Amino acid sequence: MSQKTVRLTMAQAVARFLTAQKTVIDGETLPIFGGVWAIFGHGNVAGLGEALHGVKDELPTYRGQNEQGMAHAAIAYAKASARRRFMACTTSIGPGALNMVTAAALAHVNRIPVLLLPGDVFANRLPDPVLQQVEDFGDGTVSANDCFRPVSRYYDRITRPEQIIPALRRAMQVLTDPAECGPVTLSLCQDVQAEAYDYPESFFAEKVWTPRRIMPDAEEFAVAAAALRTAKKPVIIAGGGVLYSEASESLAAFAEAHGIPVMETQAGKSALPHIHALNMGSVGVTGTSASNMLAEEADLVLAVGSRLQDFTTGSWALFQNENLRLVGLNVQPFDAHKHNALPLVADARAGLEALDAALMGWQVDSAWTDKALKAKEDWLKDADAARAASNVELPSDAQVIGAVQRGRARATLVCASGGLPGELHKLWRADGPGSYHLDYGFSTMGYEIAGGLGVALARPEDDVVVMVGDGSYLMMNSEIVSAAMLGIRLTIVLLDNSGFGCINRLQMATGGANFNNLFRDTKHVTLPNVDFAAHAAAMGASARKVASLSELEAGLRETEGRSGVTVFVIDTDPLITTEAGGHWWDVAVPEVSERPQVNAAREAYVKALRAQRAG
Ligand SMILES: Cc1ncc(C[n+]2csc(CCOP(=O)(O)OP(=O)(O)O)c2C)c(N)n1
Ligand SMILES: [Mg+2]
Repeated sequence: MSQKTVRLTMAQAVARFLTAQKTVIDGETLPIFGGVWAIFGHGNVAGLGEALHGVKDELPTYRGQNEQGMAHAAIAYAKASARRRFMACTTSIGPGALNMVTAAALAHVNRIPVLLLPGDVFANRLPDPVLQQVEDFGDGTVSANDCFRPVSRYYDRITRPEQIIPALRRAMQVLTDPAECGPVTLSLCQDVQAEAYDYPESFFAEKVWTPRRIMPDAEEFAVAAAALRTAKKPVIIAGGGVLYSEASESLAAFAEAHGIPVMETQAGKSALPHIHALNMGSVGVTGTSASNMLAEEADLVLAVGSRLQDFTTGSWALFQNENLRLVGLNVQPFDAHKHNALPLVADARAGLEALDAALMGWQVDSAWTDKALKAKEDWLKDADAARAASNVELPSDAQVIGAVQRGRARATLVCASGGLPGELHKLWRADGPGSYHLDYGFSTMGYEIAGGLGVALARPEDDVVVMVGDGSYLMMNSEIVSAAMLGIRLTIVLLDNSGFGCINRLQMATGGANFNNLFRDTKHVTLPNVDFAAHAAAMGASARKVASLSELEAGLRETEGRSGVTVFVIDTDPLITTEAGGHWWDVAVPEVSERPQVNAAREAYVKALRAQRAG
């Protein structure tokens, strides 16, 4: 058979193929790749670098400052695009590649599509060992990039130019699959990037990808619907899958039609607007008192698009009804079957709409719904109190959250780690779907700012506000430079409590001594007194330290709509968190210790374990 071919290097074929992949959003055909993040070096500058230059008008290349940071931005872009569009990231071999492994794991845990293209060593091995090559004494096929295997949904090493044909096809299949999607890593051997091959023209034909909506299986569906119909005290846990499936309206309709209270995971928060009467807010370890009280009593939990991680299930000690049945509505069978759930493998929207139709006319006893509405009212009083400003010298995280929302009414919030996620989960009042963006699957310190950049790229109309602790800021802040140079509108609120506040509190809660978390409890000669505002300003942000909550609120108001990166720094109290709501979390306490506080914590721990459901 004679195929029309074009002679290209492997790297040129990659670049050309990526530009040909499209999707349709709201009737508009768009490139599915929003761009490529790149830090060039040995192993990608000559090959992929040259190729990306050739397509830069159709597929923009952005320069990151740190490979992990740029991959965070790419992941945030995909998450903020409800996984409908995504980005690629390319690195040099060795340190550049490995800097991206943590980000790969973040995408893996959170099920976010991202195409990682680390450079790899020479396939021909003639110049070995090359700069930045690790040498395995016993296995000639190992390179540093093998570290990506356990944190990639699909991993491949390209050692011949024609291998890229099936590899890219498979990559697209994984990236666009709602059940399987996650990081795809194609390790591109340096010499092979530069090698030419006669590629079939058909490989570069435009291809339009649309999201697959998996319909429920009839039998599975009948069992799940019957379970719901007999439930007296059902609740819905809305996970990230609700947002990825763009199922918010169907969820609201379903909850309203049947009177079922809804609670949200970290990934699912903003599935319903906070003011929706049946939205009980966060659930689990960082849950509202309303959600947790209902979850404790529930005889049926319909988990929609949730991984059911320990923060959601209170380490499986949250649900106390002996007759609990769990229905797992999920595109991924792995999740749908968790904890012996009745599986309902389906797209969230398709599943909810089908259930709605099947249960037409059925409603839970209004006493259950009324109980939920009353519980929410009670919770909101506690939440209002926690968020309210006061004249304390050092405000709490909760008070800063209140000030941020008063200063920026329509903000899209980005966060990932520290004490803030718990407080935000309880207290942030989200409006539209996707206006609350957390990495709390991997809770990666350093995701926040780079993530904010990715969200702002994906949703340029949004008022993106990053909230970040001093610890996370110190771990990774350099994508401020990328945001500033790209003219990205981004606001960062930095809460400085002089250390790892949440881990210090966890340490105390498990009987530990104050040790090595807050700066004051560390081995030091001089206590750090970082001028964060000056630091951020030096990277191109407009930054200032504020002395009070009211100054923060006014500052946020004044700068709304301002272009560029704006940073506010505020000192906060490391010891205060919102006491209302919340649930036990399984953190193993030492069985023997010379510290009486540890022994007491252990005793409480052993007692608490009795509430945990096994399997
Ligand atoms: C990369 C990474 N390293 C370590 C941790 C464990 N960890 C979680 S929160 C935290 C402290 C965060 O400090 P900061 O950002 O100042 O927030 P705070 O706890 O003070 O609210 C640490 C060390 C993590 N989540 N991610
Ligand atoms: Mg801190």
